[in-house]
Amino acid sequence: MEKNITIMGIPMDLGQRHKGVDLGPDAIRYAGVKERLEMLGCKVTDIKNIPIGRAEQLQDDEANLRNLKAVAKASEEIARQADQIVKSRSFPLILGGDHSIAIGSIAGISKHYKNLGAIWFDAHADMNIPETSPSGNIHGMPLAASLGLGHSALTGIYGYAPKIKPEHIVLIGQRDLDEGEKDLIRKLGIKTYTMHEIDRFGMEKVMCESIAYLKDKTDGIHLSLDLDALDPQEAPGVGTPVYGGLSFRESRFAMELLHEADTVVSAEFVETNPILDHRNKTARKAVQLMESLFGKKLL
Ligand code: 5AB
Ligand code: MN
Ligand code: MN
Ligand code: MN
Repeated sequence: MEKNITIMGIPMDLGQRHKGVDLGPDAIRYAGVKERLEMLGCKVTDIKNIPIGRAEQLQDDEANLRNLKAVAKASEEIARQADQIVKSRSFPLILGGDHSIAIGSIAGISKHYKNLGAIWFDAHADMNIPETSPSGNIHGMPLAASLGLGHSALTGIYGYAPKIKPEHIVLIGQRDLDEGEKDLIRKLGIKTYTMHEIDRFGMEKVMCESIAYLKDKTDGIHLSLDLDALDPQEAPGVGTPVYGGLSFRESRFAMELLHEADTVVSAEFVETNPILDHRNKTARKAVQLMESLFGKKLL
């Protein structure tokens, strides 16, 4: 069956401190996302970038929450747009932008599901709250906010909370967790495959278990893929690189298994920063991962 995909770019950089992540959506477009997905037989519409204000004009720090008001305002708009895409029965393919965009995307998408699942590929857990965050950067908080934890300006986006339940989340690829995040992961019992488990069991087992874990209790899976899940040697264009990450092969294989499982209903690829990249290779890898997610076969 032909898949309808709607690409939405979010040039968001307010959730962290590096310039250039706002150029991520266009870097991914230059890497040919629309054309390549069309070659797979998908019907692709690009609704272009959602306007996000400029950090210099918007700065409004609150207690360990950088640019809180501006991020909250943008999140409402992201939620509204994501909601519209799901309503139109198209698959939301969201291009970041820093990972704070997930607060809005999940808010808009989760409205349509009783039990939305999420698979979160990331070097980090993005489960900080202002009290535990070492940086005040909201891109380290979107999963906590979606769980209903943290500042009400973030947890209450789109008028409801929480957006997602702890038992419907799987974390994959972690290797840089803050102490508060570790405590929260343990307390909430969130299924987590750090790099240790990936090395020990291999990506096949990790993905099969993750998919089986979410299968019966969720009615759709949101894929949130932070390009820093990949090793920075292969994907250097990210603001918070951490060595010892996923190889491109492992990540592509994970996408192929997700395609086979046919349970992903929305996806975001975030944190691509072309200013920090070499020859757009991070964006090009992001596009290749999307191709695998939408069914590209090697033979
Ligand atoms: B990303 C850190 N945990 O909260 C923090 O890239 C890093 O979206 C967050 O995963 C990284 O500042 C956020 C130290
Ligand atoms: Mn990360
Ligand atoms: Mn992240
Ligand atoms: Mn990052």
